[in-house]
Amino acid sequence: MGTVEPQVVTASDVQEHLSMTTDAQPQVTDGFHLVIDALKLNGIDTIFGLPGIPITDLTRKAQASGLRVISFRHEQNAGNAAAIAGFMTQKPGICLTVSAPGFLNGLSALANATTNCFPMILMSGSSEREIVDLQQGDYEEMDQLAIAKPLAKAAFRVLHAEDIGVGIARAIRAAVSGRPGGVYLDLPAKLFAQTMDAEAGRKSLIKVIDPAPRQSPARDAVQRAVELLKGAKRPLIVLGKGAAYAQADADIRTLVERTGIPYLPMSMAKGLLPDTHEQSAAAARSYVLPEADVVMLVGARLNWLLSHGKGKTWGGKDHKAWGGQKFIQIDISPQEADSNVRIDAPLVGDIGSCVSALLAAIDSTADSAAGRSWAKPPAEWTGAIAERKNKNLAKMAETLAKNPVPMNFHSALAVVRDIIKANPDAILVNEGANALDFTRSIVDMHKPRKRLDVGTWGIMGIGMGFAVAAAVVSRQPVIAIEGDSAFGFSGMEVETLCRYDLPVCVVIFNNNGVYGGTDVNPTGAPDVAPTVFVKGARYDKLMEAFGGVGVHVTNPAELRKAMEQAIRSRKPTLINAVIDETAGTESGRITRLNPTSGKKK
Ligand code: ADP
Ligand code: TPW
Repeated sequence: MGTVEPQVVTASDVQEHLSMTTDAQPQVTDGFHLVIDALKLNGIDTIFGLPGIPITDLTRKAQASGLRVISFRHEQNAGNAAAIAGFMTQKPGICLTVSAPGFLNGLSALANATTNCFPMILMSGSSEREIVDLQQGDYEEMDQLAIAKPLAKAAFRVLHAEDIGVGIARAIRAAVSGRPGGVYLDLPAKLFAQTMDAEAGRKSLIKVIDPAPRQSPARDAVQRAVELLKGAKRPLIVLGKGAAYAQADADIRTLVERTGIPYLPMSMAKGLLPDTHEQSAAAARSYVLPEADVVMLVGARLNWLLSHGKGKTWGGKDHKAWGGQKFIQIDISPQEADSNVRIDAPLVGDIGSCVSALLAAIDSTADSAAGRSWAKPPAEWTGAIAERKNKNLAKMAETLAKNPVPMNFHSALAVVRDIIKANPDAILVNEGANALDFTRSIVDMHKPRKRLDVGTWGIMGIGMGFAVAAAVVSRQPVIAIEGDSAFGFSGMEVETLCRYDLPVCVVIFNNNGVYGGTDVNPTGAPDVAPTVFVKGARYDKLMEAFGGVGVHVTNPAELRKAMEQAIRSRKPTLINAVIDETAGTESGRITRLNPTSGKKK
């Protein structure tokens, strides 16, 4: 008899191995199985990634063990999928990549997740420590841990199989507790083949208890916020994507409705309350920001998207001046307060706990006023908002009703607005410049967490990664409204949409270039201008190449028909919607951020 090879066994493939092991043989497990079992133990059911050395077998074994493995054509898209899955589910999305180049491709998604407070874990295979540290030129050599650190909320490396349980537990906790973010987990190739006793391996795994513990705000902090609100004459609530992430939808709605305070949803908070809600001040944004006297931020940072809480947008006399508002800020991160302007009432805790504490305090205030309910904001304020809002909505309705030839953003988006209204559970993914800004302002969202977009960085390339994850996680139809430039960053994933037969309808607003297609090369040389693409490109054929449905449309009626058909059929569909190449502006609504904005070109 030769030597007895130890058998590799895990809880998940006991059946398979029972037939192979005898009583005499020690049962062992290995790095591959410990990673898989640790993920499963923590309720992770999907991995987004791209195989190759040293993680190909990990993807195979993960699939064999019942995990869903969604393979992409580029790691950035897998990373974006993981990040948005994290946002949608409050569980860290997992992205698995190979070493150096694959890791780097995934890294931009990790950095974007950290920036947006999305919980994700980038797990990358890496080459041998001994060779990396001596810089001896290993296959795909790179000190990945060091590179990931500044871009991640936390970064860990596991060198020994017995530490896999701890490594994954730490990564999960770091991703979802406190302010969520991106976590890097470095898994050197040698780790996967390491073996250990199966029982000891099982015991080494950690099921993370209460990974995102609730954090209640201090009583006096709640009282301070309520006092400010009570004294406000022109209060405003700003809901950010932190509020959407928190999944405290019912309490947030109750808070808004009980106080009667007008609210503004940030882009990904649209639908937290239906955009058609009478208290929505979205259509009067430029009126409410400078006029409000007390602003309560709920999971929204005072970053560039809110003009840093100061300057002309807020009624200040120049771009640095304070507009005079007082701020209440609800956020899980204590460091967020005072990041740009003074926060008069910081409320630190998770949004669910903070909002319910506020509601309780508001109710008791109302009770103590001898049966009087909480005083709603003065009618002067709400009336003035309603007046502006109705005027703007009427003006917009007029524009949307037009049917210009060629089709423009407005006439196309009037169709998208109707389709989303008829399918409120559909998820809207959105990127581009004009394609982004017009969609955000025209297309009403009716339910929470249905709008996924370019987020804090205004990054292009999230489109197909987000669309794949949204379809996989929610099983609802997904509609991706894409600028033609934006689409190009992740366009190859249409094959992924077809491979997994996902109910995704991609609509490309094709205006022949970045922002538009009208720039000319002033030198007269044959190269076109840097913003210009091939004119009249047929993106629909790209989808057809992989067996999906491609449709070419040039007017709203055709667009409507194609979108309705896509939703009905649940087939991967790409609609090439030809848009007037002169419509829109450079950089959409943020033209002012261009360094030469305002100067003659
Ligand atoms: P938006 O872009 O929509 O304005 P931001 O991404 O700027 O939103 O802000 C989101 C904020 O929400 C972050 O400051 C983050 O710390 C906070 N946040 C995220 N999740 C929670 C939570 N569960 N409870 C409280 N705050 C949260
Ligand atoms: C990763 C800069 C902002 S918007 C945009 C680019 C290239 C594309 C705009 O053209 P598009 O939309 O998509 O056709 P539209 O509707 O105006 O015609 N690289 C990254 N992120 C960003 N934001 C850019 C470049 C950019």
